[in-house]
Amino acid sequence: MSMNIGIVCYPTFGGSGVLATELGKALADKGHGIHFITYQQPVRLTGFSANLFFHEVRVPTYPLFDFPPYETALASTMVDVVKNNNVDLLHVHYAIPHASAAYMAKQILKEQGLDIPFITTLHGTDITLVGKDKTYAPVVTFSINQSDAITAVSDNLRAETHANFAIQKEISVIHNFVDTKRFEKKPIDAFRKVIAPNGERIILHASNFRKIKRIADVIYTFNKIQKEIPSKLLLVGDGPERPMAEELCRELGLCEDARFVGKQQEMEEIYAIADLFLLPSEYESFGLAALEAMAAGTPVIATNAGGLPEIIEHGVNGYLSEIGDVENMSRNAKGILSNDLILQNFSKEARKTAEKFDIHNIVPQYESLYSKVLGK
Ligand code: GMT
Repeated sequence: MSMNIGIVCYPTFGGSGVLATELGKALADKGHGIHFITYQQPVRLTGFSANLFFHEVRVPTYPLFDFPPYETALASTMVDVVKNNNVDLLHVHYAIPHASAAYMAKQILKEQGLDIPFITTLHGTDITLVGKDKTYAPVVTFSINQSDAITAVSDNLRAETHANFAIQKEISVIHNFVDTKRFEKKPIDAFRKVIAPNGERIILHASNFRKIKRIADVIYTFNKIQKEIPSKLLLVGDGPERPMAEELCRELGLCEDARFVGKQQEMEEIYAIADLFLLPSEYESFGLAALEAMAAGTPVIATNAGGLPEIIEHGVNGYLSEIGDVENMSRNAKGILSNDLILQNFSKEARKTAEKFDIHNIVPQYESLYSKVLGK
């Protein structure tokens, strides 16, 4: 039975926004009416579907405001969208400030005779970094507990949430997913040649270049790899750590071999030419970028932090190292890259793992939860 669902997310390149957008698109393909509510068109919300709607949250400014009240504008927009589009439920991604805004919207709608449940999906830093800060924690705890259902994107994040907050409700784990069909691309030779003109191996990192991603470890690891294996490093994305990373490449004399390409839309084409993906994060609740890489048959060298061990099987589809152990990460990378046959086996296994997290296996879990919450 089709439902009308309001999805609230960050519209940027962050994993939570990407996941929420892909979920909305998949649900729209299945006939549900999807209403995105956020301050900007989500970056992955491209193409046209008769079932997809985008409602922009406008935050009027006023000279009195040093901080325009986004949460108030968001809650008011939610009320408006629910009332005018027969929305059955709200699904908010990333607790801050989406869960508390949804709680407010729900109370307003209740006063007007509408009982609209909201589901909160926890994505990572909303719990492990930002959310547990004393300045946010009471509101985060309250609004998570007021949610009609709570999901976390990994077993690890579920455990972290219980460890950091007094949560009285069940948290269901619904892992990140990937459309494996979309990432099953043949590498474009001309593109590969631009990056690696002499057939060098291509090593990829993609993130929002925040401290938590440990970009310096990407570069130190690559530096060790390229001393033994002819290779090129492709860095996709942008963020606060990029100037430091560019400076480090200059210091290490890697300017010819490391290429920063900024934010990119066509990630399928990029994953397709990569031989190896590096993700040495301090923490990842799940690691959606790693899963997308694996869907393209790219093995992953990562840390054993957070939920990464839930997708990366050490020595099978990639390797896991302690945080900061660039020596170990480069040794493992060289092991995979040194031999075509080994690389092919890791690549096959990576793809096999990604298939377990295929969109067709995971999206129905959200649909079942929606039906449960709506009592259908
Ligand atoms: O990784 C980021 O910094 C972005 C962040 C977000 O919330 O936008 O991503 C988080 O959510 C993704 C989707 O659920 C997860 O795959 C990422 O692992 C998670 N990031 C962290 O936990 C650091």
